[in-house]
Amino acid sequence: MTISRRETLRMSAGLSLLALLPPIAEAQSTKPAGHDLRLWYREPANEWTEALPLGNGRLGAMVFGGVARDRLQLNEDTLYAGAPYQPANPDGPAALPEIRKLIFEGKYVEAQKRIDAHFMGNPVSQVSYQTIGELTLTFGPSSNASGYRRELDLTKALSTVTYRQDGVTYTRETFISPVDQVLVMRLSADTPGKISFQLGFETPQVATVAIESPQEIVLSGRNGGHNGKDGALRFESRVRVVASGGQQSTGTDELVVTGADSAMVFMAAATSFKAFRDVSGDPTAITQDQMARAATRSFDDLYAAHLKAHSALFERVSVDFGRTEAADQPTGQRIARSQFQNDPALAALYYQYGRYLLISCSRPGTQPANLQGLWNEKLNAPWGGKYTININTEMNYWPAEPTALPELTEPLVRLVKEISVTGAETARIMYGARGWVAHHNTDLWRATAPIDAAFYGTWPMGGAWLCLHLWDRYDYGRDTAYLKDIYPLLKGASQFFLDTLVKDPASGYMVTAPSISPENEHRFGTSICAGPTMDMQILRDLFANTARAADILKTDAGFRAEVLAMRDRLVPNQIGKAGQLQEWKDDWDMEAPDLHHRHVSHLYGLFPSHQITTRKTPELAAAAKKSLELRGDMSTGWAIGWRINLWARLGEGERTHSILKLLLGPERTYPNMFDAHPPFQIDGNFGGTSGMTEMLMQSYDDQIILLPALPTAWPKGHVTGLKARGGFTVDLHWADMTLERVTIRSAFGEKATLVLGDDRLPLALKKGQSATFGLRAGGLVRTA
Ligand code: FUC
Repeated sequence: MTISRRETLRMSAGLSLLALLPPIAEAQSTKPAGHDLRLWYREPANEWTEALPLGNGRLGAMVFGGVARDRLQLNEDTLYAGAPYQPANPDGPAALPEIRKLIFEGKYVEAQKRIDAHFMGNPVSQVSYQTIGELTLTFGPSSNASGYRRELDLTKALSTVTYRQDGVTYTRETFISPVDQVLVMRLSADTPGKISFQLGFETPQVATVAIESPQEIVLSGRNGGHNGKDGALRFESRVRVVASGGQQSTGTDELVVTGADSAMVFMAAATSFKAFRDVSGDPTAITQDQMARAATRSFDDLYAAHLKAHSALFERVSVDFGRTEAADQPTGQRIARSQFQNDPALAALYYQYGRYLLISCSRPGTQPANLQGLWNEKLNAPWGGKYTININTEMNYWPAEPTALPELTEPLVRLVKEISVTGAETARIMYGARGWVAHHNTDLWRATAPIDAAFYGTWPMGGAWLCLHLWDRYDYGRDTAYLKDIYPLLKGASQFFLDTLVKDPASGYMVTAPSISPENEHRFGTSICAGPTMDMQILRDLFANTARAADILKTDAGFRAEVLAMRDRLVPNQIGKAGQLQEWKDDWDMEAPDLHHRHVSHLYGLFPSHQITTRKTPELAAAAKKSLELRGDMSTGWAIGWRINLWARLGEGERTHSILKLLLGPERTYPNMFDAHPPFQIDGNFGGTSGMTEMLMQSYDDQIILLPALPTAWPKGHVTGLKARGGFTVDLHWADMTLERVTIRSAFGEKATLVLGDDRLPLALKKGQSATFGLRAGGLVRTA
């Protein structure tokens, strides 16, 4: 611990005079743009969920900002437990006929027992994402510190800590460069000779610390084991301290700086992971190389490169929902006081924080954003900190396309390529099928078999859902070379289902069996079933997108016809006796034991898909609304996040805003604005950013729908730089709850219709053209 709770209280008591005055920079409520895009606090972090996250996609740090002792909890995105493995269960093909027979006889619990005994992965668990440990900087007593402030500036991806002590102002600035692949911290003071500290490591890993010189210290270790076997990864964190003035020496397991004018700390980290079946990397060589390149350069030089790379992504979208004095308070207080209703700038901050987090935890070449993005302090993270693909990983990437961060999906696309390799083995070994399959989770080693227990893991749709993201990348970017590259993945996913869908004896429809409607127990005491609504909806998208891709690429005419024919044989969406959209093939919803279940799987058709829309399928949209009413609004963080997107699709601004309020309140948002499942899980952050986008602009069915769910709490505002399907950029300004103007830029000259309420205006923009539209006599007209 950097500083005890009591110590902090003492500190804030010491600060009480200062606390009476508004902080100098925050006094007014009209601020230059960008100023509000900071998380800031008047005391150091005690809890991990108060610390502030930095990341370059691969390296992550949580900065606590202590005065007596600072902690930076460190992550590297390939540091998972375990070793390459293939858990596919060879008993599968022999067990399947009996499992299916039991399901079609209505013996669901018996089917579940069979699955648990013969159809689960071996081992039945996947591996956990792990922390490196912590970098600790020990300074001295904090008792007489004053004027403390720590902040994270989202526009700069920079953490700053400042305070005064004995008449000296101290500053620590930290960033993690996506360009130079190191963490950089600068410690400075306004008086020469005042920088003194000891720097060391603490870690729960099996690891050793080596002091290589008075300037360099290295933590090296092995990752944790899995299923009784040792881990296969080596990792290393290498830190160099370069002081200017003063002395540098060594203590036991630590570097010592005494009386310096300023100091720079560089941290590099790597593991021996190269690919999901190659652990031959050399973390020593990698970190030595990174250090040699970075540690000779100046802070300003490194920071300039970092800022340029960050701004190139972050600055693409700006958003403003209005500002009140509530925005002048420290971030933790704004959340704790639940004054969301009167603090529209908090929603804008949360919006941009979601984009900041995605930029910080998913970049080309890195691992995709996991359940905690990149940031995890444990050896055994909640749910292993892995990739849960029955909602959570998908939600992480919902904001990527509409908020103009398409290159950040590269790690996800690569993950799908990799699970199509392991998943082809799983398809063959467990189902005797062609193509590839992934169940409800995967990890660093790209395991794809059913895990945890039949109740949770018997879901062959994880890979198929991820294929929607592959298609969406094309739909927004319209890059045929990319489509050609990913087409085999769509085709392989479709092939698996052509081989494994079975005819439901009762209805004659083709169904998945065994499957589940994710994690929801139905009236027969288990989740195990055949052909739940979500599976059918995902397959309708998969088959349609595969066929469209084949069409665009002028290939596979026979296969295209085959998937389209199979698409017509799936169970349709059905409306049940309560007027709800049925979650299952049979009308079981009202007898399910948990009517308020967090998953709303059957509403996939409304969002993220657009099979159900208020315009195209009004009855089904009304049934989806009924289902949402029955489920209720309060739930886990991500489940609230999903509900925000769904209500926005229904065009219900007030309801959407009231649910957003639940997400941003203290029960579901930690002081550092991380989403609380609880515990911390990052999907809710991304679901929130996506949901707010859906409130302002939606794009599907060749329409760009403006302000579909604008709440009265945001009567005036703007959002610029959003992306719509078909290569459009949308800059939107509104006032008095109505459109003021919208500028649309077309990258490819595709056709689309601009929609505002009932008003529809066909767009005819050529490639590279832009136009501005406004309202005249209540109707949309081109104004420039
Ligand atoms: C799914 C959800 C849980 C949790 C886990 C990581 O299983 O049902 O709520 O988010 O993923």
